[in-house]
Amino acid sequence: MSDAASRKVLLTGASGVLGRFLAAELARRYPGLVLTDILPFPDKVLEGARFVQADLADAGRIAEITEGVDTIIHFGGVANEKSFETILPANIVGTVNVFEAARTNRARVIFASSNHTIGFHERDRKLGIADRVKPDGFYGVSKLFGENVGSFYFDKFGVESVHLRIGSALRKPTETRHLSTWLSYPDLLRMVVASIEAEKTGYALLWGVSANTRSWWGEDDAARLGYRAEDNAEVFADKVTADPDDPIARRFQGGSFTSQGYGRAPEGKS
Ligand code: 15L
Repeated sequence: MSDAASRKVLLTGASGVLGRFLAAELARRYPGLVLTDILPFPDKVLEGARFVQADLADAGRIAEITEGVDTIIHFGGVANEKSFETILPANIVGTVNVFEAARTNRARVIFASSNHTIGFHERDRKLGIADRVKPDGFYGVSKLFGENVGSFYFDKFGVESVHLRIGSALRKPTETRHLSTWLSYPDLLRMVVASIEAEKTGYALLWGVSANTRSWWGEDDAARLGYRAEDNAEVFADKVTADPDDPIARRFQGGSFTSQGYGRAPEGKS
C-alpha cells in the first residue's frame, strides 16, 4: 500500500450513523476522501472530501465512483434485521459490486460485518474467529456473505479485505448486553485506521469490540494488523439498565435480533 496521506479512500454508507462519524474523522486524515450513500449526506462535507450519491446495487455507478481508489471502507447497506427482499440489493448485490470495484482497482476493502453473524451463540460462550458461525437473521446471513466474498476474492484474485464483526458501536453502552458487546467510537476509528494502514492484511477477520472485561469475543487477526482495543465498557457498569425482559434475547449473544420472529418450540417440546 502507499503511504497514509496519498491513500485514495472511499467510504460507503457515509450518511449512516457510523458513516457520519467516520466521514468527519477520515476526511482529516485522507485528503481526497470520497463519501457515498444512497441517501443525501446530512452534514457539511469537510474540506478535501466530496460526496457522491449512489446506489450500491447499481454496478455501473459503483464502478464509476470507485475509479482510482485504493481503499474502500464498505459501511453501506441495510444495518438491521429486515426481509430478504429488503436486504438483497444493497447487502448482497452491492457487496459484490464493491468487491468487483476493488478487484478492478487493486484496492483493499474494509467491511463492516456484524456480531449478528454469530448471534445464536449462547452468552456463556467465549468465541474466536475459528468458531462456527450462527447468524441470527437475513441481516447476519448477508454479513457472512460479505465475509465469504472477501475470502473468495482474496484466494482467487488477491484482493485484500478486513472484516470487522462490529458489536454495539455506540457513544456509550446503555444496557447490560453492551457491557459485553460495546465498541467505543475511538476504538472503531483506531480499528479502521489500522486496517487502512497495515502494510499487508490478506484476508483478516476482527471482532469489532472494545477491551470489555465481559467481552464474549477473543482471538482474531487484530494483532497481525497492529491494532489493539483500548476502551472498556465496565466503566459504565453502574449506569446501564437491565436488558429487556425477553428470555430468548437474554439467552443469545445477538440479543433482540434472535427473538425477532423466533419460531422454535420451547426446549424439550420438539
Ligand atoms: C448491528 O449490527 C446493528 O447494525 C446495530 O444497530 C446494533 O443492533 C448492533 O448490531 C448490536 O448488536 O448491538
